[in-house]
Amino acid sequence: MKDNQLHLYFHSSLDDPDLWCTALTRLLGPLKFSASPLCSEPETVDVALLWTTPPQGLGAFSQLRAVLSLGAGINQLDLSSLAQGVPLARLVDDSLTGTMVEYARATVMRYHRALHRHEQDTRERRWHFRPPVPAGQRCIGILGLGQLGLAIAKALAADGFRVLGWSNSAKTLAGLESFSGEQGLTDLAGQVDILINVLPLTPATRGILDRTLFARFGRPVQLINMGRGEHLVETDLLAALNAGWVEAATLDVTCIEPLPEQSLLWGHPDILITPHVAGLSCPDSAAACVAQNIRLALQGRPLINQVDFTKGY
Ligand code: NDP
Ligand code: OXD
Repeated sequence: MKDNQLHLYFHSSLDDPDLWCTALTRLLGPLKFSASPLCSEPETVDVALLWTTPPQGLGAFSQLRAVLSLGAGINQLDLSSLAQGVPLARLVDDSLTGTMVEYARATVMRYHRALHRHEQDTRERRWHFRPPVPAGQRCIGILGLGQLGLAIAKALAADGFRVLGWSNSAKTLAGLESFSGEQGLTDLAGQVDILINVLPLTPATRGILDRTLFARFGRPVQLINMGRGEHLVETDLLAALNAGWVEAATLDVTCIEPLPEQSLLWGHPDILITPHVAGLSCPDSAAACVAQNIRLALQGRPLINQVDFTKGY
């Protein structure tokens, strides 16, 4: 039997339920907070806050008013058991954006200043003078110009790089050259020195980092994948590194996470792997937007950063 108290269901293997419960209670007042795997009376849950879908699916949550993703991406959620018409929102959070920008700048600077090559020289006891190239002569491409891609573009433009970006719709931003469509992608690929992927994973973007794209590079490019593992065809990357189309790669995301020990990506001298740590959200800053979305959901109003199911992001 449903009383009037708000009932939230929380499921994540990465996020701390106690921190979220405290942050949301501070903003919304007393609430019933069921953290997975415990959830009595799923039929009384109003809103589900999820990183992934719980193993039992969402079918028992018959009165859900909204699903709120604990990630900026939503492809990790299996929504096949979600009733039609329940809205879904992705997470937008200053701490997530800030950490993604830091990661992009750190990895771009590593390539820009050839630190990856100096690391190898160090291991091989080689004194190799590699003169710095001015930032203005380095062209950075960014696939995806949403919340995260635009923030990264701004930061890299402020660092003095030439910045090109690719998105569905054209963008206007000082210091950014905007590209769209298949021809736009080809034009961008022909000019970049470093390519960052921060697209959402959809049927249109799955496998976009493949040999067709790599073959369009005008010079050996350094690749940084901060989107999703399935954007990259991993065997095509290994072939492109061999062929010299790609000079080096940084992968924060992989098709299977954690990356299996036997993967050929591990131990490759030109690949740096980080374990999906590029961006981290923190309940203290993210809870405000989540709380606002809970209020909107209870009023039956459109959510902030609501996913457009026809576009898939
Ligand atoms: P947004 O929804 O704000 O932005 C998505 C961008 O991608 C938009 O610019 C959109 O174009 C563009 N886009 C989508 N599909 C296409 C397409 N087919 N062709 C061209 N452009 C396309 O997402 P966020 O910036 O918030 O997040 C992006 C992704 O970053 C997440 O989905 C997730 O995969 C990844 N991520 C990774 C993290 C990590 O730790 N590694 C952390 C957080 C997120 P338009 O602007 O025209 O709509
Ligand atoms: C993601 C996130 O979507 O961490 O990867 O937000």
